[in-house]
Amino acid sequence: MTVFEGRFTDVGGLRIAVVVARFNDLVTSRLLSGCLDCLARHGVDTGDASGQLDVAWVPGSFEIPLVAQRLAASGRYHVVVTLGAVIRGDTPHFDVVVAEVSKGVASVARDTGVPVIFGVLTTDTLQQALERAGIKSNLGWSYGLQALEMGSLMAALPR
Ligand code: INI
Repeated sequence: MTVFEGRFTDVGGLRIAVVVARFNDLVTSRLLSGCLDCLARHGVDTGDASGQLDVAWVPGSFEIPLVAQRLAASGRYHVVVTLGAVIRGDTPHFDVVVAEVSKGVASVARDTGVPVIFGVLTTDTLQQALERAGIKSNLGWSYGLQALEMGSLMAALPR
């Protein structure tokens, strides 16, 4: 019996792309900090020249799937992390943005075979989003762990 599992150590060979939305930057920049902190503490070289980690900023969560698609299809990355915050608040098109980004991210993963971590918070209020981005815990950290696990798992599976 072979058991396939992702790993959280010896991740020096993993190349990771992060797509992060500027909309609700107060929240998404905290998610990004948490994610980068997690990756660095697990041995990912986050330095400019390493080529191991790249970050792409997009205007809002709606734009995440297009850029995730380009990065995943490039063949350069083992995993793509998406970070955004869609807050219901007074926004009438909350449901449109959430539907597009969630379905889009799932399609990118299936179409390219590259795992895409869904790190888009969907909350009713800014307070709830901030609680998940550092006030209580920082889900960016969890998304970093999930990226390591899925990137290394997919690399280990038979083609
Ligand atoms: N983008 C978000 O990432 N979060 C939101 O809460 C949001 N709201 O509420 O509108 C949002 N809108 C912008 C959208 O993602 C696109 O950037 C914009 O429509 C241009 O295509």
